[in-house]
Parts: sequence; C-alpha cells; structure tokens
Amino acid sequence: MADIDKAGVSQAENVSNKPRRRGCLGHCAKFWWAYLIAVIVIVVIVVPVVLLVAVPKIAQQKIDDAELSIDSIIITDTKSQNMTMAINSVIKTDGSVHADIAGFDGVMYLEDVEAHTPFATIKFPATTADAFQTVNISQFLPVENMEALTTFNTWLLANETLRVTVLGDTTVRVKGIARDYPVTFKKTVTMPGLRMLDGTVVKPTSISLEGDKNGNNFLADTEIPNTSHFTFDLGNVTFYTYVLGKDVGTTYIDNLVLRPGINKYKMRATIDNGAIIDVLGQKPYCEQGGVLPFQIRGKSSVNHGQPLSYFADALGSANQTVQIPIGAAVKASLNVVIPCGGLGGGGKKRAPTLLSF
Ligand SMILES: *[C@@H]1O[C@H](CO)[C@@H](O)[C@H](O)[C@H]1NC(C)=O
Ligand SMILES: *[C@@H]1O[C@H](CO)[C@@H](O)[C@H](O)[C@H]1NC(C)=O
Ligand SMILES: *[C@@H]1O[C@H](CO)[C@@H](O)[C@H](O)[C@H]1NC(C)=O
Ligand SMILES: *[C@@H]1O[C@H](CO)[C@@H](O)[C@H](O)[C@H]1NC(C)=O
Ligand SMILES: CC(=O)N[C@H]1CO[C@H](CO)[C@@H](O)[C@@H]1O
Ligand SMILES: CC(=O)N[C@H]1CO[C@H](CO)[C@@H](O)[C@@H]1O
Repeated sequence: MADIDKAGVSQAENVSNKPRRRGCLGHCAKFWWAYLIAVIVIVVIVVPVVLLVAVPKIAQQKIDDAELSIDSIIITDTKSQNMTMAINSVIKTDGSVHADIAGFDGVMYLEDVEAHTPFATIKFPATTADAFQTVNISQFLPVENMEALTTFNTWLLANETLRVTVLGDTTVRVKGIARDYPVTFKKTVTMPGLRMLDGTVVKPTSISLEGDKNGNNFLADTEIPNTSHFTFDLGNVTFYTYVLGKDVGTTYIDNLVLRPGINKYKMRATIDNGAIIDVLGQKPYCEQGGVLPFQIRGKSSVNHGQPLSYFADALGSANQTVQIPIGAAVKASLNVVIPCGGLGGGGKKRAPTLLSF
C-alpha cells in the first residue's frame, strides 16, 4: 500500500512540475478527473460493447464469408449400420482475423430436400482462421437416419450436381481476447453427382449356352464413370437386368469400389439366352449388328455379408440404359448370327431349342 501511495505522489509531483512549460499540460493536469471519467466510461461502456457486440458480429461475419470446398469424400468399411468416412476439405478466409475456431459437430443435409434431415454428422477438428486451411477428417460414421442417407445417395447417383449444407454451432476465440464467442458455421456446397453413371460401357467377352460354376453365361468388361468426388466401397453388387422391358436375368459385379474417374471391372451375368436371341431377331436390332439397349437397376449391395441398403435402394431407384453389342458377342462366342425374323427365319420358337444343344 505504501509503495502505491509513493508512486502516486511522485507522479503527482511530476505532473505539477510540467504545466508551467505548456498550456495543454496545465489544462490536462487541472481536469485530470475529467479524463479519468472519460477513460472509465470507455472502459465500462465501449469495451464491453466492442467485446460483446462488435467482436461477435465480426467473428460471425468472418465465418459466414469463409468458403468451404470438399475435394473428396471416401466411404470405406461399409456395414449395414455404419461406415468410415474420410473428408478432405479446404476452408478459405481472407485471413484478416487471427482466430481459433473450436472443434464442433456439423450435420450434413440436402439443401433442396425441405425437411433438411441430416444424413451424417461430421466431427470438425479445431481450426484457425488462416487464409487457406486443409481440413482432413476421417471418422466412424453410424447411420443416424437410414431414409435421409438413402435419399442423399439417390440424389448423388441421379443428379448432375447437388447442394449439401454443413451446419454446426461452434465458438471462435479471437487472438488477444480471452473469450469464446459462439458462432454458427453454415455452408452450402455444390457437389458433382454421378449422373446415373451415364457413359457406362459394357464389352462382352464371352457368352455361353450353359452357365459356369456360378451359373453365369455372360461375361463382360465394364467401364463405369464416376463424375463425383466420392469413393464408395459397395461390396458385391447385383443388378436387375431388362431388355425391352422384360426381366432377362441378373448382373453381378464383385468387390466394387467406385472411385472418381473411370472404374474398370469384370462383370458377370446370368441371362435368359432365349429372350436375348428373340430380341436380336427383331428390327432394328437385327439390322444394326445386334446392339441391344439393356436396362440395369440395383438389386443388392453386400459387403462381407453386411447388406448395404443405403446403397442398394439408391442403385435400385432408377434404371440405367446401357447399349451392349451382344450380337457381335454371340457371333464371336457361339458363331451364330441371328437374322431378322430369328434363327431359321421363323425364329421365335426354334431359337431356344437350337440353343439348348
Ligand atoms: C457397425 O454396424 C454393424 C452392423 O451393421 C455392427 O455389427 C457393428 O457392431 C457396428 N460397429 C460399431 C462400432 O458400432
Ligand atoms: C489432406 O489430404 C490430402 C489428400 O489426401 C493431402 O494431399 C494433404 O496433404 C492432407 N493435408 C493434411 C493437412 O493432412
Ligand atoms: C426399370 O425398367 C423395368 C423394365 O423396363 C421396369 O419394369 C421398372 O419399373 C423400371 N424401374 C424403375 C425404377 O424405373
Ligand atoms: C463377394 O463374393 C465373393 C464370393 O461369394 C466373396 O468371396 C467375397 O468375399 C465377397 N466380397 C465382398 C466384398 O463381400
Ligand atoms: C436438383 C435435382 O436435380 N434434384 C433431383 C436429384 O435426383 C432426385 C432423385 O432422382 C430427384 O428427385 C431430384 O429432383
Ligand atoms: C473428379 C474426377 O476424377 N472426375 C472424373 C469422373 O469421371 C469422368 C469420366 O467420366 C472424368 O471426366 C472426371 O474427371
């Protein structure tokens, strides 16, 4: 206490020595109490206003102005009720505020599906407000809402682009201020979809009359384009297979992992030969070398015994048309050309008989 008093006195002496030299200082010394009150007013009113109103507003503004881009999402270890999801993303800000953003749980939902039901919750790690920040997340993802996840997968499969919103509450700590400000992180990202796997190519490699040990009589190489930024582990996938509206069998692709870009896989199928021969004998297919429009639609997706309904139902939501040069494959494998009107001119009935040799 004594030291403080002494300091006060010596300061008062210093002040009282100076005013004779300069008018302003004299004024200041005389009205020091007015300045003191002004300082107190600033401290008591302005600082809290800045801290409680302005800084949070700026913090929220900076979060709102930040840009989120998602470079890739990788879904692995898929099980019926959970999976592993890795997201590589970048958050861009103008870098003008030095701040730490606390980690938070952000939900993801489809912006254009009104209920905005989340299909996933991402655990965002703590980040800074640096101008360019890579945020890589890899986490266990339980299925919270099967319907919302299936709808998301359906949109991702069918659409050219889709809008996904990431929403979460977090706090920001601005450098130099020992306070956490609550902010809302809300970003809508437009992602490329899979466009119904449009451009899928199926090149038959072998057709046989009798099936192999799996009962498959049709083998092919397939190229499946993935225009999205997603990688999916779909496991063993089967498809309903139609020609001109008729169910002609089942198509299988084993251990299917769809990555961005062209995916090359072996495909096998159990096909009703008679039905195919029938269609090959019809116009216009018999006239253009037997390229048939197949329609395929997802039936099941099973990964190491775990049925993945969120993929199977999405793949089953629509038909995908693939033109398959099956006439040429029949010629190459069986050395048979199906003329217009079918085998032996009267075709329809004889074809299956002929092929059951
Ligand atoms: C993930 O889901 C499967 C069922 O699909 C379940 O058997 C397994 O226990 C789940 N894993 C965890 C860690 O919850
Ligand atoms: C994030 O992942 C990408 C792609 O795998 C990688 O290039 C990058 O170095 C990672 N960044 C960090 C900070 O881990
Ligand atoms: C797919 O095509 C088949 C045969 O044309 C048809 O029966 C089925 O209703 C179609 N499914 C969908 C979901 O469009
Ligand atoms: C796919 O099926 C084969 C044969 O039944 C099996 O050996 C393999 O483990 C399955 N793969 C997956 C990913 O389930
Ligand atoms: C915006 C948009 O194109 N949405 C479509 C995405 O795909 C689903 C499923 O096919 C459609 O229902 C949406 O209209
Ligand atoms: C991100 C990515 O690799 N996209 C590719 C998806 O597949 C198409 C081919 O169909 C490529 O053109 C894209 O570059």
